Amino acid sequence: MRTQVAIIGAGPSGLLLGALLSKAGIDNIIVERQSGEYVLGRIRAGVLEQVTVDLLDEIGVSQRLHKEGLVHGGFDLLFAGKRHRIDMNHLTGGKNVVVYGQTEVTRDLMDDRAAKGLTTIYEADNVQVHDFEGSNPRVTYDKDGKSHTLACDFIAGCDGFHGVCRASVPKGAIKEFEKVYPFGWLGILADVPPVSHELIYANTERGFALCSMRSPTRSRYYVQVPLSDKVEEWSDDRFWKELRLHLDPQAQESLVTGPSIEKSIAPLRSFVAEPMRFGRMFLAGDAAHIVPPTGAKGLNLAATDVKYLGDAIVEHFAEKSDADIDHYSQRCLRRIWRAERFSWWFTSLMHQFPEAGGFGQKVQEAELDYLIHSEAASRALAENYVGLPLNFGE
Ligand code: RFL
Ligand code: PHB
Repeated sequence: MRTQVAIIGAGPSGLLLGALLSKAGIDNIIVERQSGEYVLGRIRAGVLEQVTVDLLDEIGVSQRLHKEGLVHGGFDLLFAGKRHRIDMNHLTGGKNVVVYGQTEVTRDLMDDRAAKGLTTIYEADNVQVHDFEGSNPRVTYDKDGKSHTLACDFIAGCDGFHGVCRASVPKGAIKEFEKVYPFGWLGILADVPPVSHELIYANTERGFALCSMRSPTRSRYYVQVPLSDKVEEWSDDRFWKELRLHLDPQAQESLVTGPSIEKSIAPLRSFVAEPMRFGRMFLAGDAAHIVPPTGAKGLNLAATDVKYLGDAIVEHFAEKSDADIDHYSQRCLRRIWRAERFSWWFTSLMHQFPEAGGFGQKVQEAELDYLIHSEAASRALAENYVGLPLNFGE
């Protein structure tokens, strides 16, 4: 089998890249380890930046997003028992974010791919990438008891943090930067109306909490937990009691609880691999970088990597120029490090660090107090949260 671009991974990065390339007439095949249902069952991101919405518009898969997505012009910061609104829309001259789940983005992209008859190979075992430093890269995998080889011009490593592509790069050719946080997020999804119509990011002496949503009838909530906690130790009842203790009196009153339809613990990590190109193989999305979810940047960074990569590959085939391919890593990494910095800063500001003690809590509250009373500081937060423009500082 042969294709122009072999894409490893059918998460948002792989599906977005496939759609962008197909639109430009570039043949691609996606090879995914899991089943489609498994991929759709992972509950992850909820907040889309304008650049991500623009990309979905460009590839023509945003009809449902515009119908069902919730446009948010602000969010609340909750600390010292009170809520304060960050008016992103006003502070950024009219910019918003859209609340629309990663699951829905993935579903829309999968449906579009199926409708166009494009190939995705699900449940591929033992996926391996070969000869990407030469001019004839290959992907091999097993499916239904048979071995297969996929020859290609390029390999796109869209296979997430635990994927095979980054792991196949010789150790001396890649540099990794990592920070692991001493806590995780326990998340719960429930068919109950959200406690507030916008997101609430809460810092209390008990730790961080986030009130988010998927629709007017479906809520997504998180609380900070020690890494040693197991999800089995958290009954729904225990979760709702804990969440309530993080909220202000008004939110406590309007909180509606109900049975969870998903519950999981996610560890928090900052990670960047440099570079993101190895001959004819590229890394994109979580395969190359991870941010803690506090800044809602992971999916959005994946979307911008893919936009840069898709355009670079199109340029290669259409204009016979490799200028953008050569520039890919550098262009992505500049944007990635800005998002890494923001996500690390917002995480540090909003969570309880075991070693920080009462002093740490007071310093966080002082910074939050400054943040809400200084328009310059609020604007810096808002500007980063809505996302920097695609060509910021270029
Ligand atoms: P994914 O989604 O991990 O997809 C990678 C795909 O590759 C497959 N795969 C392989 N396939 C073939 N062969 C192999 N050897 C393979 N190894 C892996 C996997 O099965 C999978 O299908 O990476 P991608 O596409 O780069 O997308 C990244 C996003 O999923 C991620 O950045 C976001 O979910 C992060 N994130 C958030 N991002 C936001 O922009 N806004 C948010 O509000 C937000 N909230 C979150 C988040 C992530 C969270 N968790 C669980 C880490 C909230 C949470 C709790
Ligand atoms: C979510 O809705 O899952 C969500 C929202 C905002 C974040 C992280 C996750 O910062």
